[in-house]
Amino acid sequence: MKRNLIGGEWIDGSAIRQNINPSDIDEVVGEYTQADASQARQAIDAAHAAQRAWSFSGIQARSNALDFIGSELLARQQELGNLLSREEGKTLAEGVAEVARAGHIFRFFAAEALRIRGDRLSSVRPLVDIEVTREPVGVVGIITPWNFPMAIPAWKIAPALAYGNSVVFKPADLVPGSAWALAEIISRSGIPAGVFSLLMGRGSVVGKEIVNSGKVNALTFTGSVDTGRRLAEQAAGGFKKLQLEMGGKNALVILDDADIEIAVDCAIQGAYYSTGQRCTASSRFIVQKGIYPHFVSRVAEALSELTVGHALDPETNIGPVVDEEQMKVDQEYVDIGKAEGATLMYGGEPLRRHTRGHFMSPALFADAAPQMRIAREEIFGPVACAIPVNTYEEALEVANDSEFGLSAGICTGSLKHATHFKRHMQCGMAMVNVPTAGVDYHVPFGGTKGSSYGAREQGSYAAEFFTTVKTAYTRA
Ligand code: UN1
Repeated sequence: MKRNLIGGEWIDGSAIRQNINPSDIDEVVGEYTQADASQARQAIDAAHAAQRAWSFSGIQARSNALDFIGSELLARQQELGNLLSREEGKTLAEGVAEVARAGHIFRFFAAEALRIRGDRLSSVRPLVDIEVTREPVGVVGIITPWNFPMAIPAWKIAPALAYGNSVVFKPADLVPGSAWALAEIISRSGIPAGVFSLLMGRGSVVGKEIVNSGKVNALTFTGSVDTGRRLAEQAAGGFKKLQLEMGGKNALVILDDADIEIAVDCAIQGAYYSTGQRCTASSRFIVQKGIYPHFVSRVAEALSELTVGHALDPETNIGPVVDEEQMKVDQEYVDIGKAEGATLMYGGEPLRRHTRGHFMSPALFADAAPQMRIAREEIFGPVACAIPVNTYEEALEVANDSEFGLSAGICTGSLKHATHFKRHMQCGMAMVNVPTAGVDYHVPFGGTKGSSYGAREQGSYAAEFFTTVKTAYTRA
């Protein structure tokens, strides 16, 4: 049984949770302890006690620790990618790539720790100088989702540590394996006891302590809109700094002048890879009428060529849905789409394979209308719909008619439309002839409207959330 890391010690919790493989529900990937409320408080106290010394430990020590973690992740990407795929269900290639991405993120922030910048200005008062410097926020609570068990923890933990914060990390219940493996590496990186704690356990127990604690200064969360809203309400009372990454209903616009190969590739990769379980997934194809019939039939054809199966099978292109509950949601949306009058062009069926897993064929609806629920609500599964439109202007209007604004894409050969789209699409990430999902690790990540709240994640922009600014005046 794997334990929690609290104040530098590996500690048993009050319950055990089995980690089940969604490709084969008869396989238990491992057993993981569950922290109780008093252990969560213990981790927060330890983080609080250790933070100041850590923030004055010097940038070389912090950089070295992050470099150690990143290098080990890269060296063990096959092994840890295998574990990730077994617990989450994305294909082995995707699992390995995700661990490598996490490794690169730690190495990126190992370098960022060395170049924490400030400003020096003259005061409006003669002989007074002003320095603007960045300081750590303090104790950061990190709550992460199941769909990127390594990469999302990495892009929150690495900058938190790089800028001198201490961390209390609560991973998603469904994926403790990757979180534990990451914590184990961090525990050997030279970071002092208490600076980083792992708290596997229930949101209603551990999450609640983190959100309500007066000793946690900032909270970063990726997950559902409902949970994000609840966390925001609770955290605001304690004046915590907040960063929330939530849902998406990302549009991929395809214009008549698009390269059809690129458009189909963006659609398949963006909507269906990682089993569609990405907040950046394209789930609305908004397609101009001239190319619409060809696009829809080509996507359906490409879907029929994909292999759905066990995540570790090298033939597999699409792994299982993460669990039974998500499978129910995906199936419900397939029924909703049919009932709303969209045409199911391909898939949407539960599939049997030689292991008992949550397999379903990727679903494509055609002739969807912008008001349909399948065109408005986040599904978080391998289900996408195509909406026909007459013009670019109509496509943009439909694309912007959403409560979300995370990622959005356009496939076109027109510089004029691509440029207009980048300016007028209400989103945090705009993609031209590239998929809406699968972003780089060294540039800002986040959205507008209901998708995100607070400062951007990743790249050098992560400093906005993980530091606070001090303005110092000196008369010489
Ligand atoms: C990606 O598309 O590369 O939860 C990353 C998610 C996002 C991460 C997507 N926060 O799906």
